Amino acid sequence: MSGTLITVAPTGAESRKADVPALPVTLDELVATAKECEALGAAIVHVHIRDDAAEPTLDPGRLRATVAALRQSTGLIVQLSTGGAVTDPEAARLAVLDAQPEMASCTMGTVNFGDAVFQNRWDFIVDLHTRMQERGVVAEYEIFDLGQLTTLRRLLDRYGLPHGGHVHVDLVMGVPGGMPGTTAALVACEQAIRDLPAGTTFSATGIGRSTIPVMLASLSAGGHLRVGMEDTLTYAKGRPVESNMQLVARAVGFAQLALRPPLTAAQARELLGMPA
Ligand code: KMH
Ligand code: ZN
Repeated sequence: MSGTLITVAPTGAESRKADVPALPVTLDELVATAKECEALGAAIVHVHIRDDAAEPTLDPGRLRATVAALRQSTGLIVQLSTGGAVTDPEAARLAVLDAQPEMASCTMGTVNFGDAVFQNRWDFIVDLHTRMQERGVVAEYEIFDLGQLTTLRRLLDRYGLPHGGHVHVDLVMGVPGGMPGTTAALVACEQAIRDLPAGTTFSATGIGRSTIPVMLASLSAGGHLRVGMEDTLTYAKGRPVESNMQLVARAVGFAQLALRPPLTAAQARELLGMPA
């Protein structure tokens, strides 16, 4: 399929609403953002939720309500984050799957995350992967550093393919502590992805100022795109991001320029081996 899969990651767990008023934090804000991003060309929404004080939460009831609302109002593939915030305990991260999303993220290793540490022990990765297989949740493997692709290969060799049989990875580049958001790093990942099962697809996102270089590198290497205010808060030098829609619109423009127009959610489901 020659189009571009565009994922929007609208909220994340790191930015504060007080600092970034345009961040969608309520269910209404999230649903409105998702609808507009879908209309522009996004196919997946990568979801982190907030509580009434706009703080990150993995509250099971809220997660279930979020999945239901996004399903009702959009045709997007709803991908819940099992990464949560760096302070979230493993049990709460595993329990995210109880909300029965179509898709969920699954990070392939521990990484320094600015001044914090994003913990992903091997046994925890195995638990997440196997529980997702059992529950019929499609995985997106989050890769913050090159060696995490080796971990993914080991995981698939030992525990089998994800639900649906298709392997899709997301390269999260430019996190302070992870791989840099450069063309050279993306090419190294693309080479390592060749050692994964045939047909493995990848998207990429560059944090902060690496957003545009990573987008261009991914498109030229045959990859897909993730954009959103989880990853990028500056649109251009001196210009804060106004909305997630602004970032999706830019990604759509780049994809069209590359003659790889955005995939609809239905086309994305086909690409990822998901039921319609
Ligand atoms: N918020 C980060 C600590 C994911 O969503 O799966 C982890 C993260 C990855 O964003
Ligand atoms: Zn995330």
